[in-house]
Amino acid sequence: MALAVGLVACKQKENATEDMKLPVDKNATAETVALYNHLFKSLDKGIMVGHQDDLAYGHSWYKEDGRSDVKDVTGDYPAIIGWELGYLEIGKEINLDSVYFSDMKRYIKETYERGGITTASWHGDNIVTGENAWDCKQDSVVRTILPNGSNHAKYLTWLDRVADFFLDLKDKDGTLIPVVFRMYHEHTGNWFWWGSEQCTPEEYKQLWIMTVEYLRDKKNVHNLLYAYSPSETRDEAHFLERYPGDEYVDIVGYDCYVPGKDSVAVASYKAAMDRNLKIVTDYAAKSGKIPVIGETGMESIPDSTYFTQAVYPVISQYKIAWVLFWRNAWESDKPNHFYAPYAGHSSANDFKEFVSKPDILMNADIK
Ligand code: BMA
Repeated sequence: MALAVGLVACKQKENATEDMKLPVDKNATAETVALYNHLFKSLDKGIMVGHQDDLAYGHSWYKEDGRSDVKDVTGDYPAIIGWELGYLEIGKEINLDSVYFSDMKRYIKETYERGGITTASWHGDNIVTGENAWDCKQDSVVRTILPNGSNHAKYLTWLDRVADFFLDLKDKDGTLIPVVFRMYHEHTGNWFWWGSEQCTPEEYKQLWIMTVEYLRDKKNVHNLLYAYSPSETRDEAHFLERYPGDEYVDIVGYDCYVPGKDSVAVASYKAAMDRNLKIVTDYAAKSGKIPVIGETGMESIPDSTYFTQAVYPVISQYKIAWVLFWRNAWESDKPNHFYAPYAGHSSANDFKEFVSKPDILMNADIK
């Protein structure tokens, strides 16, 4: 509730000075507009820490009320919590990482009432084959989804389910909770059916625009900010090659991971982060968008100074709203798939030191 109250206060103040910016949805709810303006302001305060699936499970635990690996280590929840919608589109009750959508709604409500912010990604299935998002053998999936395509009507039923989910996110007073929707991400890579080798730039842009217009204008979903987050790119031209246009994007970011386990990989990560931060913050500044790091991390964090020596020195040079670390898998067959330390891990102290920096913000810092 703190965020809601804070945002309302912030909104009234900004209304008074007639300084409110509007997102791409001109009919966005007051809370969504307030979040949008709050994110711009937060750029001067620091960088919020995010973690994917933080409340649902962690390294070797699943569904323990109130628990979070980040909180176990630092004493506080992340300011940003990411959720994954994959399998929502096909009507399943549980997502592709075994989180019940009913639980996800509860966690999103808890986060909002705690003053935190929610973002959602969507690894939706391949509608042509019925396989998952990583099935990208065909290069015509997007074409079949676009208007007049053979799967267009069916895809709209998938978007209906996505819309229903967002429209069911309400606080205890019944007010819609704003969410940052980071859809069709990492599209400059070639590992999803919406990737760079699976559709043309024009088809990708049309898919994006169709989705925004359907959710916003047909389904009346007005509690979303839209985030564009390619995989790492070479330069601004590459970043913008598939960009759907400023009138369809509120937040610009990128995804970038350490491509290995040794110091050479960390050095190349630092260079890639620096390059992409420059691309994203420069573009955000000239287009009036909010820059973020959509996803990042070093799998299993073998470098016990990763957060303070690799992440912090690079990101602290830039004004970005947040940095989101990927999930800590609970699955017993993925013991090394985690991106935030858990209690007792060799990089736990380094993470604590990272989050205690004055310009690195946790949940308590943004209330
Ligand atoms: C990937 C991995 C997968 C997961 C997917 C969607 O990066 O973490 O195990 O299923 O994201 O969350």
